Amino acid sequence: MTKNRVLVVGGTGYIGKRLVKASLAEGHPTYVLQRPEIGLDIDKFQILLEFKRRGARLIEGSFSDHRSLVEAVKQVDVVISAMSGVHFRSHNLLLQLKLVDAIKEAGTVKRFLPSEFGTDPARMGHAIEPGRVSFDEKMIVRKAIQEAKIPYTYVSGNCFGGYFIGNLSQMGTLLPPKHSVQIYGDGNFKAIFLDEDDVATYSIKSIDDPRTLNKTLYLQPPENILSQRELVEIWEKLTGRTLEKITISPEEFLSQLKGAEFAKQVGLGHFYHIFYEGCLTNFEIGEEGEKASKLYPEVKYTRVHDYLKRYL
Ligand code: NDP
Ligand code: GO6
Repeated sequence: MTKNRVLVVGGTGYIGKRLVKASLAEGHPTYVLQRPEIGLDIDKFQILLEFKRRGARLIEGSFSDHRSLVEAVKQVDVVISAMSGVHFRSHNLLLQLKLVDAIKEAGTVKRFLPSEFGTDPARMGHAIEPGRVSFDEKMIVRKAIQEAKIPYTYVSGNCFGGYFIGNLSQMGTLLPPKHSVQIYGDGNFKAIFLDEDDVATYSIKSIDDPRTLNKTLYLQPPENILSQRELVEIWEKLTGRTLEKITISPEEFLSQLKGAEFAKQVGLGHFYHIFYEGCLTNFEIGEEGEKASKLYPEVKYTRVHDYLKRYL
């Protein structure tokens, strides 16, 4: 069986890097977009060189050159976008729409995974401002994809460990707290925690799977569906130390919105829906979706306990 050719756009980014590695590991001919705009960004350039060394092919292309994007996507069967998230308003939306345009014009792409990888935006119609912008934008991209009749898979990757596990879901830090931990409300709503490499592995598994064609793939590894209190408890057992718990009411939590910078406000909204509302787990998956751990039970996903060992 000839393996599908995969192009990763945003391949030097946080999740993009993992997608490139996972694609290479699965034996797909793997292509990475090389943007001239990276200029003298030596770190990005070295990452690209390293991918090339491991067998990836670099394709030059720029978002300010439509033809170059069309030519790039024509070379592959599958396009995965891992473009940056919410940190620069609506910029990402324009770029993603340009990519959709190029894929539409090429007309040869068999599967497109847009840059989602988080909370399912289709379930966030009620989300608070300004965090909802990120969901609204992802829905606009979906609409463009579906109108262009591009075959797709949307990946709901839930909470990436780097932002949600290591810090016990404390905002503004990537490290575990040493003395006290803020508990969001009663701390009992279930969230879902993922190792970033597992997000990539499940995503790559889905690209040539007819069961995920035009569906949302929900990453819900059963042992990583945990409340914030359970997350904290795993860390306390690992360290043998008990943290002081400080309960934060929803009002208190949301009061931080005032005067905060944009990215922080967006983050606050996201955390609010996850930890005060349970938005990642308060629904049943219907016809529109599939559960990754059911489709790919062979994936040995990283448990939260093992992920946390890195922080000891
Ligand atoms: P990054 O911030 O790491 O950026 C990814 C890539 O976006 C960059 O490497 C770059 O591509 C590209 N990019 C950035 N700016 C520009 C620009 N001006 N023009 C063209 N390309 C640009 O993204 P993340 O990996 O953090 O986010 C990817 C997705 O994952 C987003 O949809 C985000 O919402 C989601 N996410 C989910 C999380 C979760 O916990 N569920 C956590 C973090 C992100 P290049 O490699 O070509 O330089
Ligand atoms: C991660 C973050 C962490 C923000 C998603 C502010 C999209 C999603 C779970 O980019 O805003 O401290 O779903 O102070 O659909 C950011 C965003 C997390 C990182 C959320 C994300 C999650 C994006 C912070 C902070 C650790």
